[in-house]
Amino acid sequence: MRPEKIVILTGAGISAESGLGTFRDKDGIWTRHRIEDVATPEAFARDPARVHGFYNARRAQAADARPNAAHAALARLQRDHAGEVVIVTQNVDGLQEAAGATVIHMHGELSRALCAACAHRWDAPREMAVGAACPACARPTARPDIVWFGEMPYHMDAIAAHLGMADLFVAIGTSGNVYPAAGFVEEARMAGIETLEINLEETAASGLFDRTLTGAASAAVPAWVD
Ligand code: BV8
Repeated sequence: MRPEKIVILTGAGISAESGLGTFRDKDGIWTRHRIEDVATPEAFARDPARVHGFYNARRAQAADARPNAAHAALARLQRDHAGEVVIVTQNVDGLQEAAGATVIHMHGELSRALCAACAHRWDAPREMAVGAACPACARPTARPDIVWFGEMPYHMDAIAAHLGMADLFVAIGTSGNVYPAAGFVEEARMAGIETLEINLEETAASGLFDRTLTGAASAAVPAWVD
């Protein structure tokens, strides 16, 4: 029987078969860009044009991508078990909601802009420009609404509350390298929650899970859901 409340954490691997690159695999995004150059607040302060260029390119790729069978299966699971399936994503690509699911975005969204001065948020244009004005406070402090390294991920209290009530924690397509998301499996274990990993291959974190399903997300996730 399926457990009553499920918390699902997704990572870049679930979008790989939609044509979006992962971060730490061979040819991953972090093999071509240094985190320190494009994904920290210090990088944005030093060279905002470079950071905007990195995210403008990824925003364009994400806009052209379509959800795959794994995104669709999670949306179906959430729809068929209303109120029992919480999807937390580290992904900023918007593909999970494009498949019809409600998602907690802990690392922000490519499609949104954030004012670094007043924290107002709005829909990002396809190309963000250096010094663009915030529509609320008019200061030239627009930035991508992305949680960079060294910044506090979003919705941590809500995620902790959902984990605290879960019967099953599932991590899909994530290498388990980036905290605090990488620590969810240990939090779940300490709370006595069953844990499942679905990944193309074994990860450094596989030993922490009760069960691991190995396979491409587009096949393994529908097989688990159905
Ligand atoms: C924080 C920007 C305090 C968005 C991202 C030491 C020094 C400095 C900092 C730290 C440190 N130790 C710990 C830290 C904290 C740091 C951190 O973890 N650093 C690590 C690298 C050491 N974390 C932070 O700074 C975070 N903030 O800690 O604040 C705090 C503390 C406690 C509680 C609250 C707050 C901020 C983290 C946010 C970073 N932002 N990027 C962007 O540009 O997209 S992280 C980046 O990695 C992405 O956002 C991505 O979401 C995230 C996770 O990566 P994955 O999704 O797992 O992707 P990866 O490529 O690694 O793996 C892909 C997996 O898919 C693989 O396993 C592969 O096998 C699998 N796969 C591939 N294809 C398929 C597949 N699986 C299935 N099917 C397939 N077809």
